[in-house]
This record gives sequence, structure tokens and C-alpha cells, in this order.
Amino acid sequence: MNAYINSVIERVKKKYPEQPEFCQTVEEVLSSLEPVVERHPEYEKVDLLNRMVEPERMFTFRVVWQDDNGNWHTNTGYRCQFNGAIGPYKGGLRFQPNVNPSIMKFLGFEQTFKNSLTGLPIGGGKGGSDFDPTGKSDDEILRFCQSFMQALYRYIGPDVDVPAGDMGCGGREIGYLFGEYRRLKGVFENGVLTGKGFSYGGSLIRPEATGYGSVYYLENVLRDDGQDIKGKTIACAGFGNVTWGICKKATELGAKVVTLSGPDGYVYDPDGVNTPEKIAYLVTMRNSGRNKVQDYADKFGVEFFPGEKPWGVKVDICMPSAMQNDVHMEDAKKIAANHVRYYIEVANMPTTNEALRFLMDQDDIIVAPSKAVNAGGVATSALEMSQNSERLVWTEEEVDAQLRNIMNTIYKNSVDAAKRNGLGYNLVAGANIAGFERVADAMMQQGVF
Ligand code: 2IT
Repeated sequence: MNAYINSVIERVKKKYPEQPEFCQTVEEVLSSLEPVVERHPEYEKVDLLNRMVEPERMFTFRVVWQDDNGNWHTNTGYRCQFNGAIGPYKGGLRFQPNVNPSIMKFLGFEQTFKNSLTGLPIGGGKGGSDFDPTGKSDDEILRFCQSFMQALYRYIGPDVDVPAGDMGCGGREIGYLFGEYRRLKGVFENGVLTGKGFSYGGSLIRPEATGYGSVYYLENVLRDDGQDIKGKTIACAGFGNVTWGICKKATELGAKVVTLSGPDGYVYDPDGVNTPEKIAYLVTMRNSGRNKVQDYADKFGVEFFPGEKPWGVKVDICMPSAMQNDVHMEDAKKIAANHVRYYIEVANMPTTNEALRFLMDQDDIIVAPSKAVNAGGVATSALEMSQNSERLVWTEEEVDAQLRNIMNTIYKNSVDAAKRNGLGYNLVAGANIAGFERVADAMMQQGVF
């Protein structure tokens, strides 16, 4: 390993022993960059890598809200403005009890490379709160979102930082957040948030975009492997917005999603999550706020496996689409033993570094990294920003065509970057390198700070 890269990884690990997720992504990304860093000794001269692993700005804020019984609760809000070299900070807000500085920094770091890879002018950011939306009433969500925005509104803007949704923060929450921003600032700056409702500036296809984009990326992988998506079986995880989009597009293209998962276990539906009723039920389940996937098994009479993950199911394609570190070494071994050919990460960092290395070392498994596969979500957010700044509305066909085009380009740029650097067909390293190169160029041209 290149000595400079190694020193940066070791420094981060030593400095942040209490931030395992952040250390994990730094190690995974930087260790791909060896050929580029060796070709550019000037990077070390200006200490580019240590600058890249340090967020430009990160802050916390107090979020106080009242529940329906009149009791007050205090949560921590976060915004991590990781890297603004190529555009305004851009990235989602995650509302989940496990949100902490490590999770915020890992997501912000990944987002920086992902956003760069889209080729669009968006920097990397992330935010959220340790607020738990499970079981909260609509009024409680409203009060929480209003309080959250009361603290955040001074630090964001259409040319400054543009948050969106992530886990626990969907269209309803974005609506409440935007309403409060508009009330506080007294301006209709709808480019300040993405994932909005269509009636006030949201983009058509944005709700579907992450799932659709991941299937468009998958189509590229299959094509280069001489395969067709038609008839393929897919194991998904989660049952949120991303998995919903995958089910919709996979069904349209003749593939079958046969597993879903939740914090309570996983369901196996051998017929596929492929009828309008089943697909719509994913939205119902999410909106119920119960956070239980067993509801699907009860409703459609399929098997439910409490406390288990779906990675032992024999399928053609695995698409971990739930959360970080969902796939560990023991899961990876099951995937390899089942001769799953395609391991397509969808959630941010769904694989431990050890499991990812193991899967990449298998000759018969093709591994695709989340920062490329799920980039259609944020890319479509950037298309939403364009429509907002131009004060116009693109049709569904126009947005979908651009999304497909962007996903094809991301795939191609990743393949090319790996090849150019002598790494063969390596989609993981290719995405890291392609994402890095653009941010690195911009930082080099903007002087040292
Ligand atoms: O992880 C992600 O890329 C997102 N949660 C979407 C970010 C965005 O700004 O649309």
C-alpha cells in the first residue's frame, strides 16, 4: 500500500477510534486510490488526502419538540457539510435513533464521492437527528420537523447546502421542513430542499429514482456479462422507498424481487413482490410507522423469518438496500456458497469491509458499489434543483431519460477509470477513482484551504 495513503488511514483510525463507520469508509475508499496517488505526487505535497477526510464544516444543534401528551423531548440535530469543491453541499437527512457523528461523517464522505460520480455540480453533505420516527403521530412529526428547521435554516440555501430525505425522512417530512423554511425566511426558495411534493417544485420520478437508477445500473452490468434481466430473481433488503423503486422497475422489466427485510426479520415471497397491490403495500407499511416487515407476510400469506436476514436465499442477484453493515462475513459466505453471480450494493455501505473484500475476491461474483448504484437518487435531486432554478417542470419521460443516461455514464466512467488505472473490471475501485478525480481536480485548482 502507498505510504501516504496508509498514513492517512492510520491517522484517521487513531484520531477517531469512536467513529468506526467513518474509519471504515475512509479505509475502503482511500485504499482504491493507489495508482492515482502514485501518479500525482503533488497531492501529497499539499496534503490533499488529509484535507479530503476532514469535513469542511460540521455542527450539531438542539431540537426540542413536544409529544401529543404535552411532554417535551430533546434530540440532537446534525449537518455535516463535507466537501463543497464542486457544488453546494448536497445530501439527505437521516432521522434514526442511531444517528451519531460517525454515521454522519461516513455518509457525508460517501456522498462526496457519489455526487462527484454523477458528473453534476453537487458537493457532499449529510445531516439528520437521533430522533426516532417509529410510532410517532403526524402532529409529532410536524412539530419535530419545524423545530429541526428552526435551527438549520440559517445554514442552508439553494446555493449553499441543499438537504433531502434519507431513512426516516420522506416526502411528508420534506414538506414540513420546507414549510418552516419558507415561513422563517419569507421567500419561496424551493431549491433549498429536494424530494419535495410535485405541487411545490418536486421532480417527477424523484421518489422512484434511487430504485430505478439501481436497476438501470444493474442492466449495464448484465449486458456486459451477456445476460438479460428478464426472469432473474433478486434478494432485496429493507422495505422503504429504495426497495419500493427496485420492485417497481424490476417488475416492469420482468425480474422478480423475492425478499424484503426489516428490523424484525425477512419475508420470502417466491412469486415476487410484483403486483400493483403488493408494491403499493410497501408504501402502506412504511407510512404506518410500525417498522415491521412481518405485516407483508401476514397480508399476503408468505413465509416470515423472525430475526433473520435474507442473504441465505438462493437468487441470481443480491441487492442489499436496507442500511449500512447489513452484510457481514457469514452472510457473504452464504452468498458465495449459493453461487449468486451479482452482488449489487444499494444502501450506503451495506457491506463490512471484510465481507466486501471477500466477495470481490470471488472469481464468479461481480460486485458493484453503492456509491455508484444508488447515485440515481441524488442525481435526480440535482435535476430537481435545475428545474427549480429555471422555474420549469420537466415531464416524467424527460427526467427518466436523463436518469437512465446518468446511470449509464456512471457505469461507463467507473469501468473506464478502473481500466485506465490497470485494475481490470473493478467497479468498486473504478467508482472510487472516478469520484475522487473530479473532487481532487477542483480542490487542486482552488488553492490550499
Ligand atoms: O444517500 C443519498 O444519496 C440520499 N439520501 C439522497 C440525497 C439527495 O440529496 O437526494
